[in-house]
Amino acid sequence: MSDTLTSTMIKNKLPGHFFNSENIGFCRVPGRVNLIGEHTDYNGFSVLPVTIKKEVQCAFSRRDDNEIHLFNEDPRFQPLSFLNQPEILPSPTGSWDNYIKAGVIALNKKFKVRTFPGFNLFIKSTLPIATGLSSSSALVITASLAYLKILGKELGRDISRLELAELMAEGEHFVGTKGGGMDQTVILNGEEGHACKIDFFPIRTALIPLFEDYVFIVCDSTIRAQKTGACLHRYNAGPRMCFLACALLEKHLRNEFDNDLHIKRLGDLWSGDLCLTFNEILDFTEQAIPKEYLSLKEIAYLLDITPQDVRKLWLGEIEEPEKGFPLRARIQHVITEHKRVELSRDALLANDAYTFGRLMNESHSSCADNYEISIPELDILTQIARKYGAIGSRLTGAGFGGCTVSLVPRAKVDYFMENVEKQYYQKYLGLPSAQGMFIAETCPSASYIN
Ligand code: NG1
Repeated sequence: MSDTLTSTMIKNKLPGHFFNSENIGFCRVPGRVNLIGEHTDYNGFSVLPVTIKKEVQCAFSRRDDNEIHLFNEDPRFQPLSFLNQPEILPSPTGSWDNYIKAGVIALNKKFKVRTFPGFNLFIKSTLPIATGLSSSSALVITASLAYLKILGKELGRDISRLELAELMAEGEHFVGTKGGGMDQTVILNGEEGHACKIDFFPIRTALIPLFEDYVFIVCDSTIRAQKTGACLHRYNAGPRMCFLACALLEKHLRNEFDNDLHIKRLGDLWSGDLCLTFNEILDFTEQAIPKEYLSLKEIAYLLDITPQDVRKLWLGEIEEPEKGFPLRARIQHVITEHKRVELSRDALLANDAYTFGRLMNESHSSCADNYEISIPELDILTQIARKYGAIGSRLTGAGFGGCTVSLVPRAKVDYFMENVEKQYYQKYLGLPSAQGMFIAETCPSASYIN
């Protein structure tokens, strides 16, 4: 992709009266596909995503007042504006200005901004939304890159890419989701031709070259997973249940080790003072958390507090499911998924695509059975993918809809695509042709363009 071409393309679309050519800036921010490591990031465990050549592109220019005006080439997102000021309130959940506000608020706080400058922002995107390819974080990062320039700050000098990723991961909670830092980190630190292994708290990244003879193919199930819409509570139930399970583990481990022990997230067991192995964590989980679905009352009893306190401290808006909370299964997914990420990294380094594929398949089963984030369409799509040439296939991203990612030998790409089109899109969904099926070509991390 040529930078010049991109900025020209953006320029051609600009609402002219808002942009004068003197102080205009441009940036591009890619989406990502997560190869393996789902719902591990907010638990402090690893992930293995790649950047993809589908991106948000933007133009920005400073204004003389403190108004922020937003334009989007996509007519589904109407022009919006808000005031940059000490307290910026959220718009209704799902409104697209919230993603921009998230970036602006986080930077205002970080740099103790007192002048609150205004700017115009024009967005153009090739990244599909609500498909698990991180369009939301791409938008937050876009806002942050634009606003950094408006503030006269330099990426790399005033704030590192890792710091910005960490800041924006926290900042994105403003939109209502309690996600981790995978998306922001790979978007800002990924590299063409590489997977980006990320560890958290503190954030660390390692780039690993991808297979040469195999490609990753993304297939859109066409079922939309609106994380700040209908799926918000389902998504947030993941982190909330994991943090609740940590409280049970903490109580158990205090008896075993130390009364002052504090476990904020599961990853603390591995990277913190205790330094437990996967098997030790699994053993302690079995001792501390019954395998059955647990009612709110049972959890309160185990923690020796009232159900009201359990709700207040961990569950927030999450309703008690009829069957109860499957805490053991959730933890089992997270811990085994972390192990799969570690083994996948080894498999990539050893150029062992078959092991990588097997781990992807296991990940899908665990996402479906233990984390319950799959849906029939994603299960069918992965089965069809495996039948027609993929050596591994799994859902990618938060789940409840969105895309799958499949590992396919280069030699079988046409065979795979033709058959997935026929069997899934045409036969199963009744569509005339495939939608949102593409080879996940990687690209450089987010950058400014001329
Ligand atoms: P997507 O797929 O973009 O909805 C979400 C979270 C990630 C991670 C994955 C599940 C955000 C911004 N992203 O990603 O941090 O938890 O789900 O692995 O919340």
